[in-house]
Amino acid sequence: MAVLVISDGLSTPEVVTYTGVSGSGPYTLTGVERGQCGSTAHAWGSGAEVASDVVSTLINRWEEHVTAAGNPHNTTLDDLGIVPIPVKALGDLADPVLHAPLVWSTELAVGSGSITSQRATTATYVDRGGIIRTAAINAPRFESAGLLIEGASSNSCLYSADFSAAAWLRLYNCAVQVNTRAAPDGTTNADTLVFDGTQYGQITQSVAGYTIGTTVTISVYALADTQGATFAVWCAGVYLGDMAPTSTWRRYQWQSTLTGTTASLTIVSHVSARVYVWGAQIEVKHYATSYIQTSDAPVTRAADLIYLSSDNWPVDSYTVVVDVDHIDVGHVGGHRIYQVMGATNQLFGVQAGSGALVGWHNSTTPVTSSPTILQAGLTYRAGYVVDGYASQRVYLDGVLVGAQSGGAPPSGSPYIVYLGSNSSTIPLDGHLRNLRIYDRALSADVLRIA
Ligand SMILES: [Ca+2]
Repeated sequence: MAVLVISDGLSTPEVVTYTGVSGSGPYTLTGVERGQCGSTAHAWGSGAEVASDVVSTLINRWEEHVTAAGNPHNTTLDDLGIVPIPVKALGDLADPVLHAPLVWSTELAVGSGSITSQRATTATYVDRGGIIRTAAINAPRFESAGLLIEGASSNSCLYSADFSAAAWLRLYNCAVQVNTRAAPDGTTNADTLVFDGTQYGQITQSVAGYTIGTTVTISVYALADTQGATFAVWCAGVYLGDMAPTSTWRRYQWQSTLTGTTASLTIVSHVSARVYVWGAQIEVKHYATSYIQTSDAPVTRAADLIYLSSDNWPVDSYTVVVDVDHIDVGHVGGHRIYQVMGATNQLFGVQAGSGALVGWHNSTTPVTSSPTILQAGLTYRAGYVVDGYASQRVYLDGVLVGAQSGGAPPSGSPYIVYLGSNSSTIPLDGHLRNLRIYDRALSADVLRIA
């Protein structure tokens, strides 16, 4: 008996036994038994190699080696003349033309040029210690999930961290104790709401001037003082849900499609209970964006504008792989992951939205993944392959989810590569991390592990 070990460096090797051989190449094997010694028979492709061709009675020891508990003879692969083939450097994944880790920095690990961050206002973010910080104008914001990229939003809730202000109307038996506790931003700026339970105590702030049918998101940070207490939250007379604060700060949020022109945040308790609150926000979004502190007037956070210098962008085939999450994908409209805009304004890019991942290339039909596969708050690895401007493929976590033929190369140079927006509109409202650009169309096998 003799044994072959077949490997392509990817799959688990297969052990094949045979009893005879004839011919002078190609050879004919007789008495072939596939998938021996605990291995599995594969449909080997053209890249598979014979890793070892052992003509020896050592096969008996080999069988003991792989089947006996504890390898009683201490048989090694070397003993058997079998040298494992190392896993090959698949597809040269190590040589992107650009690699931006986007881990607490816009610095490029690989590539020339730079990433530019612009934003006309300050903005907040959660730092690596979980504290809400304020980033300066134009400063990129990094959170544990990567580079935070948001569109503009306005907080119309006044005195967002001072519930004793006149903008907050207190009814019945709700009192406010000012600045009693460290808030999520590290300042002693959280207030205590004290309900004595003799009536339906409530505190409310109403904001007028909306168009009927507008969807707003109402959010507030809360921390339990009275453990186990539950507070009802209303918006303009509509019950939104209950808030049951815990022993750690948490941001609670609700969406409301307005049936009138007023939105409100109303916190109610009909029993004796206390709760710490901070950071109230009312914004025209389908989800809560980063906290915007206000005093006597609404405050607007400007959109992030993040872009790559164009010298990193391949001019023919290319592949973009990036980790992405987004606050919400369920509503109509897209969240741009990246977009290339050529001198003649031709468009290439990938977006997430309405539950799907969409890639498009010039005016061709978009490559759309199956809908309802994307969920808010989860991180996905989005891959987009443009193969000679003749076809495009979209990958989600290494799985091909859409393909499309056709298209034409962009004209005009240079291009601007916007990250997380379309030149400050169609915001990602989420994070990007581990961005890589390759100057060729990576194969499906390579994308699987990219
Ligand atoms: Ca306060």
